[in-house]
Amino acid sequence: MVAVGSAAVLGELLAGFFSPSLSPVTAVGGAVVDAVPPGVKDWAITVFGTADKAALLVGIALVMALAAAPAGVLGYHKRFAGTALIGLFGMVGLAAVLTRAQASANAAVLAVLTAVAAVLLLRFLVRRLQDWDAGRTPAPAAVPAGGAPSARRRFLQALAGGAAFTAAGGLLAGAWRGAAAIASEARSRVALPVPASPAPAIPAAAEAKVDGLQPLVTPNKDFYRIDTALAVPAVDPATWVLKVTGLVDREVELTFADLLAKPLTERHTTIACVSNNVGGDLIGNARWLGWPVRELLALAGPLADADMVLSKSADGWTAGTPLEVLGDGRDALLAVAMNGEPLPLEHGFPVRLVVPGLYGYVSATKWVTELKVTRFADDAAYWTPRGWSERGPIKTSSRIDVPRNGRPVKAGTVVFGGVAWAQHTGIGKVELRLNRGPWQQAHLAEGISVDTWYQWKLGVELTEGQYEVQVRATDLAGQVQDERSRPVVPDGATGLHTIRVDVTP
Ligand SMILES: Nc1nc2c(c(=O)[nH]1)N[C@H]1C(S)=C(S)[C@@H](COP(=O)(O)O)O[C@H]1N2
Ligand SMILES: [Mo]
Repeated sequence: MVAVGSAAVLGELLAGFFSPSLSPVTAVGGAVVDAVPPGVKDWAITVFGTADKAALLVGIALVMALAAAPAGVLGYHKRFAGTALIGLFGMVGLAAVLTRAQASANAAVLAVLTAVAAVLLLRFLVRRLQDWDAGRTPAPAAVPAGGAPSARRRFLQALAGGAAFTAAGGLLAGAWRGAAAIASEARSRVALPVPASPAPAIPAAAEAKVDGLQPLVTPNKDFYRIDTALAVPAVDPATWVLKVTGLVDREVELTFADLLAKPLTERHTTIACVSNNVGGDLIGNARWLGWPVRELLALAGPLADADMVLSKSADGWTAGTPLEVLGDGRDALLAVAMNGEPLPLEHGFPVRLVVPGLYGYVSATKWVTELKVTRFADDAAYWTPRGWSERGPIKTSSRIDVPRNGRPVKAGTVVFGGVAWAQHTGIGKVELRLNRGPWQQAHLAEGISVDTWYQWKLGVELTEGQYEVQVRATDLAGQVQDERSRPVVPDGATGLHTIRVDVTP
């Protein structure tokens, strides 16, 4: 029971660190809730009231203990039997994880990891117990002096250590769950208003229609996540306020209810991380719903000498955004929703910033709680003293997604496809070249808007052989993307995405 308890707590702590949505216990609990007949649910609510979730957790813990005890007894006599029993329960847990709506590869990995940890810990404890018993069973004369007591002590120490870890870790994981559960509950109750300015419909011609291309709009569960938060901040929208402070005519405070009551704008915007390498995947396109930041700033009235907005998050992170960018008419939003859902906890629930055209580190503050109107000369954001540029406009870039680098393809017409982006300017042209030959113009799909990525494709007749393929984009202002290869530090990578394709007969 100590082995299984320690492993389960380990899984929950890892979920706390990476994402509450990965929690194996939550997945199993959710599956139980979905599986039991409505009558049982009603009964549980009548008996336990608002403690129904706690009762469910206690129930899960009891079932795990009931499964763990025989696994321990079996494992003592037949190593394989104990492993098999834990493996079986691990499979049940994995099945629960895989049937959840938020099922992801990472959640499955964590469930498997938890089961493996349980098996290893059980084997470790059983071996210590066997050492102790081995010292006890023979005739007293055969026991080496002091051997038996030390084997005994080693077993009890390991057992006590595991039990202490389970108790202390369980309390910590429980506290995290508690805060995350309040935020998740609140999130599930948010009624999103109808946008005053809906997102323009996605033109049918925006899809390049190439097999293997990533979806034009990135599903929330596949959206890249980057932040410095060790544990995902759990912010209760009921107590959330956004303060506008600093160099303003008047300070403004906004509650979540105030924000939802504003006329909201919905737009597709592709956000990207400054740490995205050429060809990398730290970029995603979503439909964001929010209130234009310029309207909030207009209420506060920035003073004439201000040139930066330092946005702060609930966990103390900061980004510095040029004031002029927030006021130039682009759809910089105080976003409350992503792809038609309240923001996922990992993506900034209840409110975050989204600014078309700027890397996330200078604009996209999640769990935002304050906008301080200030000056670049007076304030530095989180990443500035850590070697990153004060300003971070997104660099025009392009990527080949199909075929995948190094993947063999059949001779004949080979269809290449991918994306290109130049946020807030738009893409005008995408070209491909093979083995450093002439640039060939690709078919460029229609953009959703200049603030999103564009898909492209090009079919090329290829005979057997090895090809180096490169892509480059030109923005709508006629600027070709920077072809010089440069690292992500200090203000974003440049260079051409280059792949190798082996064409087979
Ligand atoms: N509070 C907070 N917000 C943050 C960050 C952070 O570390 N903390 N990272 C930023 C960075 S570097 C990026 S690229 C984007 C990523 O947003 P996403 O995780 O929703 O994709 O969030 C931004 N907002
Ligand atoms: Mo980033």
